[in-house]
Amino acid sequence: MTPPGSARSAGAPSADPTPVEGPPPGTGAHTGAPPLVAPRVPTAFSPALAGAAEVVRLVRSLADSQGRDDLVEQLDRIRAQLAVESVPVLVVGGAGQGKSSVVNALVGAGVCAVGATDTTATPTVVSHALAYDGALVIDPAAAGRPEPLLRRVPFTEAVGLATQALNPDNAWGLRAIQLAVPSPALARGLTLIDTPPLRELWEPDGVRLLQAMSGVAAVVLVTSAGSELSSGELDLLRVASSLCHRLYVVVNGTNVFADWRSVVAANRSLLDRRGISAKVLAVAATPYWGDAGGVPPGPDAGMQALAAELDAAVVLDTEHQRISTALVEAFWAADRLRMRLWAEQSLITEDGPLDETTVLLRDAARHAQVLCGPTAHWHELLTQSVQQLRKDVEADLDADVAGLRADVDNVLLALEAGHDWPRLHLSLHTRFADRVLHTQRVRKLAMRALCRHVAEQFQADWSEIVASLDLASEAHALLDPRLDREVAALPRSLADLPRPPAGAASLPGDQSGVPLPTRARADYERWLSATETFLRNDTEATLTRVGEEMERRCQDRGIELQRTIVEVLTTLNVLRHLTPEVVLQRHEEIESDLAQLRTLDFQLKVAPPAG
Ligand SMILES: Nc1nc2c(ncn2[C@@H]2O[C@H](COP(=O)(O)OP(=O)(O)O)[C@@H](O)[C@H]2O)c(=O)[nH]1
Ligand SMILES: [Mg+2]
Repeated sequence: MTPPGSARSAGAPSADPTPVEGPPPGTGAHTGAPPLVAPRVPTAFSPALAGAAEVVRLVRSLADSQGRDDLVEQLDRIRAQLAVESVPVLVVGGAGQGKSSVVNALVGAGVCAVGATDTTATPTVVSHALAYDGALVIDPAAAGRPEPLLRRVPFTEAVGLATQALNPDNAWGLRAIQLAVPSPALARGLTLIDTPPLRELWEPDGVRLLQAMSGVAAVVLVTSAGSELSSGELDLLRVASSLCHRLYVVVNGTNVFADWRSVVAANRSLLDRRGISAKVLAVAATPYWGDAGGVPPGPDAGMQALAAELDAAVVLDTEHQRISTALVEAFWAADRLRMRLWAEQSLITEDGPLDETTVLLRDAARHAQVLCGPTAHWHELLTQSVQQLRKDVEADLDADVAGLRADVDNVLLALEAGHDWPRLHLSLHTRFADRVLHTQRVRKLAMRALCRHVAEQFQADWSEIVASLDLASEAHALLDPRLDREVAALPRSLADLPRPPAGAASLPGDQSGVPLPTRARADYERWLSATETFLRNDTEATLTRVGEEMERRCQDRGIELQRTIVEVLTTLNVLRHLTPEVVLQRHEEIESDLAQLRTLDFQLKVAPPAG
């Protein structure tokens, strides 16, 4: 979902502009109005991303001073990828457990309606902005369009429509409400998604929620400290854990329920027994902000721990993955600059035999050229390995589909024996999700191994060329061209997985007279075949993508190597014609550039570790 702030330019006029310093709209006493004065919040900013961007900027300025427009362009692209991005966290749970209260306490303002009469009617996406603002995402059906419609509305109106009172059973047909909220808690991209109470997982809203889970950075289940996790909550967590790898259980109400510690302990052991990996935190999500605002996450130690957890384990962790990728690229660009400088320096200082060096470099350039082509050893290995893996994976897929079929048959047998339909349906849903995830995981491991294998071969081919150039012996990227990282991409989002047939949701209420197991069989057959098609297409697409990506990576590295060698050759030709004074001056310039690159080394070392 697009955060409201990014859907328009910063200064766009609003129907009801709410300036930062002005009074924000009240949302009723029960919800707690947003503070009168918005807290002083910087524009979206992350220290970790900014630190990495600074390192990239330094390499860029060196590339610029050497007239390397190609590297400048590449580094600009890398820097653009280090902008603050939305990190969505989905807050789910049953009615009245305190989901909206937790969201409010995290941002330090009453932006989500809270209370028995003001239950949340529509998913509410709360993200960072400099001023309070709102937008509605209108369902395609309600909007009479093929695509959901985004309409900007004043903050108050958006807040009102999030409630059951003003938008009973979501009569407005809203997919989501977007709230832009100035809060320091959100400035690094954290986006909190408050949701309506969940009744049944197999209802359309439940299915939609499950789909959302596979695309978010974390799922937070809010549950009351008054009692331990219900079987419904455990079912939800079970499915959530297969869709999202960061899962939190927030036990709310430590201020009301004296016995909360034993509830927390009981919840932990329930999760253990079900094999669900989720961190349990206990909070009191009470309002602590006044009319003039409050500083999140407020005085409650539990809320502080939750905010710190989201900050470090979710936002920072997400950032580190991006930083690591960007720094690897920046490192490579720095090495290309460095290699040329070293080459130049050694050529200037040592009165070596230029002709001999020229012959050596020409040979290396030719070998580097071969390294980029289809006759290179690594390339042949890649082609063979992809072919082999395709065969293996197809055989595995047949087994996976047979497993899914057995799951369906078991459920149908139980259904004929008169077992409870909704439970069976949910268990089938879970089995499907588990099997698809398992298949994707196994496949990912196989692709990783393939990439590692090819990278090793590439490295061997590469080292032969680089070893002949003692000029290059100190360059980092030249010794380790880092090919296998990020190539074995994550499996595609489970959001693409075929949903259970729509008819299944209304199975028990069907008036057609056809017995339930018969109707269910037809529906589940369709689901099974859609899932099989998905798995086959997804496997083929992933395999093709990984193969192409690996080929591109190796070729790009080969081209970089070849270019760098040609650059050094050109330099050599220029040097032949220089006067001693010019050579000396050039030597001093190079010394200073190399010194700057050494500070860069230092910065790369102190920068956050690779994820
Ligand atoms: N005393 C107390 N009440 C709370 C706390 N958290 C939530 N509530 C109350 O519980 C009710 C439901 O909260 P709400 O956030 O709307 O729950 P939701 O339906 O899960 O979004 C409201 O009346 C809140 O005021 C808490 O930590 N302490
Ligand atoms: Mg709510």
